Amino acid sequence: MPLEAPARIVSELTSRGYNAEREAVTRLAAADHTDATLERVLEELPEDALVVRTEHVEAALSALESPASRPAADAAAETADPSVSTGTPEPTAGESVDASPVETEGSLTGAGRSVDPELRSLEIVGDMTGESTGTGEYEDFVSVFRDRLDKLGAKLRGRVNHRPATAIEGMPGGSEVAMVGLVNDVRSTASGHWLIELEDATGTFPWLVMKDRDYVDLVDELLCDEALAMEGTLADDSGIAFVDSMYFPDVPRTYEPSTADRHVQAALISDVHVGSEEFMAQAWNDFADWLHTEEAQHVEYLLLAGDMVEGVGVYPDQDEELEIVDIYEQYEAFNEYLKKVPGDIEIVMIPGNHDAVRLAEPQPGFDEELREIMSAHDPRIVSNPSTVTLEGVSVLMYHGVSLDEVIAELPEEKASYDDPHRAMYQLLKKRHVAPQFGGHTRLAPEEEDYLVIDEVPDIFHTGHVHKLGFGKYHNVLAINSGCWQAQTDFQKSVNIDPDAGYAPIVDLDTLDVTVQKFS
Ligand code: D5M
Ligand code: ZN
Ligand code: FE
Repeated sequence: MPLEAPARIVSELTSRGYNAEREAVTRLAAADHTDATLERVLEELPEDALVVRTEHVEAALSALESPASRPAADAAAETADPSVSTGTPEPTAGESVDASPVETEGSLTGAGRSVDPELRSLEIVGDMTGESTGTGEYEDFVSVFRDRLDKLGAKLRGRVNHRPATAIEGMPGGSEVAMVGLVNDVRSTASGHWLIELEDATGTFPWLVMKDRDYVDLVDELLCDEALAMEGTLADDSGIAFVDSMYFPDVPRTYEPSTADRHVQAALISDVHVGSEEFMAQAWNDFADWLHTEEAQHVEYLLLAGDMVEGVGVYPDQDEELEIVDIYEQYEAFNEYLKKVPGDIEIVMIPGNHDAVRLAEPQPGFDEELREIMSAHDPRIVSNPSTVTLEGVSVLMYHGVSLDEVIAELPEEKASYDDPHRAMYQLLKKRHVAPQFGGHTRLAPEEEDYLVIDEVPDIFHTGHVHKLGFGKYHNVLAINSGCWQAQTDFQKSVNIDPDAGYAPIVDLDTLDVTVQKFS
């Protein structure tokens, strides 16, 4: 068995959207025909399975040994199916819950805390856990993009006198025309101008941005599949239009965020990565201790934007830096760290790309088994993305995998790892948390596009890039939380210097931010 086999297996599984038990990877690597066995495992894997387990590998191995035993292998694979997400039992979209204090072992309301849970309110909107309808068929891609165009188009159609793509082709040369569509392609022409192909429900139409126009620098902000409106003049042969103006769905400049009626705070964090050798237990414990002090008595909400644990098989060679190799044990350890947080604090969490849910977005909230493991503090577990409204202040929570893409595609001054909040501004401007399909960000086609930012949030909270940054975009507070994981070997190799051990705290009555440092 070649030494690199386990890493190769992990990366193959990752690229197909699965995590794997370490033992399953070892068994696969040791198999006589690793690739054939791997294919068989994936063929036989129950549709909802997210983690390749030892049982799955064993079933495939025995099926390959005796073709007659195939039905038995199917049965074995099915019983090994990890529990799938069925959604939160009661809370539904928009439902309000009365927050009540939770008593957790060893973390009763700290001496410094005196809170009145009666004053709290917490509502969740857009949690798609248990609502997934996608079958992965072509029609689902058609529906999700149609829904995107419907929802974002509605924000653009009032601003231009638009026509369908096919109607524009039939208009006389020289006409003033406008169109609303999704960006299908952006390319430069031989003479240095830009050709942008827009697509609507009827077809596509090419728009030309001349290199000397003012807004040519907007072209480098464009991502495929985002919604745009173009206005311009039709060429003589009506085959192309020259762009005069470009409109993004955007957040109105005059947006007025809501604020809470009393002085109350929320801690916005992410990327805890329990189970990694680099998880900073001391910093976390200091944070938890601080939450028990008088200084932190107004922190009544804790939002966690994904990557609770380090996971298994997320990146190649990741297993070399795992302190806890079993994914369930990682969640058990995470639960212990959550218990250190004062029991009266309301916790809301969404999954990230290291968590044991499907990788494709939207990601449903954790399944029943994981909810059970993480139940000590009774957190609200919702999908990535989801919106949580705390005492009237809406917070759009999204893990942030698309930020890697925005940062990779846009020029440094518009989006960089050093200023992650500026990359978030782009998502607000495009009114979509993951505009580009087919790159880093995997999209799960659903009937509806849950990734559209339909309502403007008061706060936009992401993580993932392990850098702390915040700022306001058209009065919306964008916060990218740092992480609780020190620099990994991979991060060292690509010069990512994470902001680890910081907790940004937001005043919900003013939307002011202070940062507490625990490292
Ligand atoms: O990723 C944290 C950040 O580091 C995010 O910007 C992606 C990047 N990252 C980390 N590990 C890798 C590997 N192995 N390949 C590519 N990019 C990586 P997170 O997923 O939160 O750990
Ligand atoms: Zn992370
Ligand atoms: Fe992440």
